[in-house]
Amino acid sequence: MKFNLVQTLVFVFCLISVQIYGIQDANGKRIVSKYERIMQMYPQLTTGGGESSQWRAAEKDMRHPCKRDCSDQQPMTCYYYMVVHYDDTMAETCKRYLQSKFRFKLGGKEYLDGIMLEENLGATDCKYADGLESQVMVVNGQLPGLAIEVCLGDTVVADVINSMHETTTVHWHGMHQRMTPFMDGVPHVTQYPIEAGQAFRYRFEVDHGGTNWWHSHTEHQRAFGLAGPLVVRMPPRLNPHAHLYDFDLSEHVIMIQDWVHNFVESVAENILINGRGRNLKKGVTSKPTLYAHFPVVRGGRYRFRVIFNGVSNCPISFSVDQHDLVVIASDGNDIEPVEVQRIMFHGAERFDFVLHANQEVANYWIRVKGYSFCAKNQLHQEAVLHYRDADPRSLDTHILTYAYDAPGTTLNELGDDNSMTANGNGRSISLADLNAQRQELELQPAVTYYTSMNAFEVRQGEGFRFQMDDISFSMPKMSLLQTRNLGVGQFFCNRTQQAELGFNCRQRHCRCSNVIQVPANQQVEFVVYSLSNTPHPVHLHGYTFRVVGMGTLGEEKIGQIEQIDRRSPLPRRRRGAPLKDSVQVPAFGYTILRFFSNSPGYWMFHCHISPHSENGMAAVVRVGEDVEMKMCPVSNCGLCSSVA
Ligand SMILES: [Cu+2]
Repeated sequence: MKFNLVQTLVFVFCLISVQIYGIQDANGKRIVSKYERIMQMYPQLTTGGGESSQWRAAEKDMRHPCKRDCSDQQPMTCYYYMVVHYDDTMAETCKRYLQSKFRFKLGGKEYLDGIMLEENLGATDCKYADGLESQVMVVNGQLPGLAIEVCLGDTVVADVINSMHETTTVHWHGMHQRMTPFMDGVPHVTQYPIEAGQAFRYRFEVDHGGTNWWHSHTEHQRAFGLAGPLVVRMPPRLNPHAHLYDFDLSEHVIMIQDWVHNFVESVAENILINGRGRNLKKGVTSKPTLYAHFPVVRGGRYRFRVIFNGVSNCPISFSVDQHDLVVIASDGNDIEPVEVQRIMFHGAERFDFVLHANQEVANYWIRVKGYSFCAKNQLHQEAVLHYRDADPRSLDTHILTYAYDAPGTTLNELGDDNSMTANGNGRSISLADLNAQRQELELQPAVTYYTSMNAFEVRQGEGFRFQMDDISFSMPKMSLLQTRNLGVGQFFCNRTQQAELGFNCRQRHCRCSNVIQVPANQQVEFVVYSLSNTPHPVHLHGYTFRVVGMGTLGEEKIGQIEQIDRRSPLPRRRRGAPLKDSVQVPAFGYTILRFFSNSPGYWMFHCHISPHSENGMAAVVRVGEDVEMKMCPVSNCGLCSSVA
């Protein structure tokens, strides 16, 4: 008894000293994390009176008042302080993760107990990743970045402080920015880049619900950690699927990304699920494995929200052992529920599904498997669906192999004949066959554009340049939206203009700022087709589009798609086509998109595979005339008044 009391006292003392002194090194010196040092340089200042006194910011315990039940219909202004900085995974402050009380051995390998860690640690800026040390770029010390959770109609105010020595911007993927096209976060298109050491205040109304996300739109930064969820919940009257589930919790938001170490972006080396996973590198003295855990209680029906921050050419499949996935939404748009066992994700796509925890109390594997470039290294990653009262240490790890495919029906199969992912007898549901929850009759388009995605080999063996419309996009020096009244149109190019100059862009490498002109307030159709042997996930900013058609024509015919379609039109949905903002264009195939162009502005249209878009597979869709576009503030000096 006496001994126990002493033990307890020592334990309490240790806890208190950890609270007060933080983590110490061998000499008893307190270890200050990079993030703590950064926060000393850029402390969040409390705002004084005026309008900002109404803003709701995160509390000391990191809880944010904007994360709430959305039934009250009271919009809030939600403030976020986002310091962008360099940091490291597995830094000194991660040492507590490695304490022996969290460790357990299984089949000769060491693991960390994810459930026990969550309960013990709470908020920390330790980034475990795959247990290997690596340099990263993050916001506020976290990987993945902070989850912004708001209600439809709220206003987000986000101060982005750039403490790196390179530029950055933040794109709010899924937001339409209808009232604020200058808040879309595309450098040199909707704003100037945020310079090193400078800040930018994003401020926009949350005008599109569902599972969305934010990420850097500068070079490959989102590959290194600059991304996070942006979950927009709906009031019950706008949520047709509310009766299908009992819980819609933050802990069931899943963010997946392919992963590289130390800013080498060429080939993915791993896949992370909520910033965690098993190390795959051979011959490295590995730290214990830490899997992401997703807790459920038997009998409950849970809404899961999965976001795929796919960076390289690495589409993935997603499944949960012995559980069906009732898919109810994609890219924040409700669909008629469809029950599948496996979902394929292409870069930037989101799918929401309901999982009924109706199996025996146990742990089940959540499996993610990489294709295309990730197939070469057989990349796969797992996480744990943990039923309450199951022993978190009982994990059957020897059933984890790359070869495994979930039996049953697959949604959104990879449009690629060479690496068919179909599991033999499994059924497959194409994305274009999903039904939008709200059925609408398709209007006939006023204009149709045929836009190609291709890889151009300038000289044999010198690698590929990527293109849309046979043009490699190059960033203009001035920002298009800000300078639109200054006669910047003379610097634009497009396919027709290049042809008029006598350039044949199929033979010669064309590189310029490709701007596709689209009239405002019209039904617009894009037939986007891939001239290459790989599918490309295409993303249009500023809009949600309907996917009215998708198919393959093959290498021979795909080049004549315009003539083929004009002669005898390719099949198109007349009703109920699903709504998306990111969708795959199959290899030697096409995807047909329609949207009503009611938001004038300069909107990026690009492949979401980062090495493709950064090397030219992009264009700007210019909707309407300059005078029709919303006024931009002359400068973004919103910060000055609150900081001074
Ligand atoms: Cu691509």
